[in-house]
Amino acid sequence: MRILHTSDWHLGRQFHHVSLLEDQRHVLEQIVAIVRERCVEVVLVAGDIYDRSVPPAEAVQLLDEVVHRLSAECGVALILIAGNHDGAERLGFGARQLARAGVHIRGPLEPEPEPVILQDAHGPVAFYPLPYAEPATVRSELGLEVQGHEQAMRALTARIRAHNGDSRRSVLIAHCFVDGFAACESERPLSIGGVETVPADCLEGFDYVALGHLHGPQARGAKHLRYSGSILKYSFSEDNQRKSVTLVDLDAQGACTIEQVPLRPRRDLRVLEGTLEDLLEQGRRDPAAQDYLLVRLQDRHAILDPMGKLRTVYPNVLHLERPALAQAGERRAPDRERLREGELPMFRDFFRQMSGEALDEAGEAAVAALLERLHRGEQS
Ligand SMILES: [Mn+2]
Repeated sequence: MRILHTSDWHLGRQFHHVSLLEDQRHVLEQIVAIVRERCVEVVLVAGDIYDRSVPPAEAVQLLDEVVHRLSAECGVALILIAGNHDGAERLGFGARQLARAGVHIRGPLEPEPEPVILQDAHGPVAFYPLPYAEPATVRSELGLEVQGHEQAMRALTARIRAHNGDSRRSVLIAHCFVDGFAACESERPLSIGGVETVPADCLEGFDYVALGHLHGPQARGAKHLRYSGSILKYSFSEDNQRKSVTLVDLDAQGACTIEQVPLRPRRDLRVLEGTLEDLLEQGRRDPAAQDYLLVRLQDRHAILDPMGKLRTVYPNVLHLERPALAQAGERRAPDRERLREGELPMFRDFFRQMSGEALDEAGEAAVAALLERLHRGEQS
């Protein structure tokens, strides 16, 4: 059976106040094309379909459009689970009716494991969708005495293993943070204060485990335990990642062959470093000048409206950092003692904090002259 494993679509996400909806539409169209060209039989989305529990209308429209194209036009089965960003009940609206059309959405946790059974030439494959649930929800909804994510996951997967038995090939779809895998800056923590990870051995007993939550595509050790990663870069900490979807071929015995199919973003997300002058020069010739950028300016002197200047060549600079100014020594709030020392010593101190260097004689003379002029202006 040929499976396409994806996760963390985060439809409706805003990044530095910019809507990524067109970027999301762009990669989702590629996913539809991959499904068609590679003869995929089932598409999995392992949670975080939407970015928020109440998604914007345009995000719902986009999901509706993609579901229609995959289901009605490509004729594939779809299995979607709620992640920690999704509103489980809202996502699950109409799910029982949609299931008849091959669109299997699992919002809230179900009282009993309920697999989606798909057939290939070698017999049935049981897909077990396990939507994200807080340990407290597992306690209250299922009456299981569990504390923390590890115990909750152990209890849930034990029930699924018991339900499936040994004879049938099986795939688990889950949204969790497995020990030893790498996070980046765009995942929302699953627990505040407690342990949010679960050990990999909780997830044993399946031929393939399609994971969501972590945004970098990755596998550790056993290749059947994988994160497909998000469909786009959702933070600048991901600037070196290559986003992809995971094509999984499950053979008659349940062994997996894996291929990562890259996604090409409409605009990449990059980090640029350099002086303003160099970056302006480079930007005029940069074929990817529309990319979303974090710029680290290395200039050590004051610049009037650096963002405005950069945006004349790089229109989508989203964030600007001035490390050369910020890293210089410890910052001290001006206390009363220092305020009494007078303006010139205060400026000398400020200059050293901001630039890491002492104000030289010419600089000192210039500031003194400027201060004098300002005071004269005050008096007249
Ligand atoms: Mn996510």
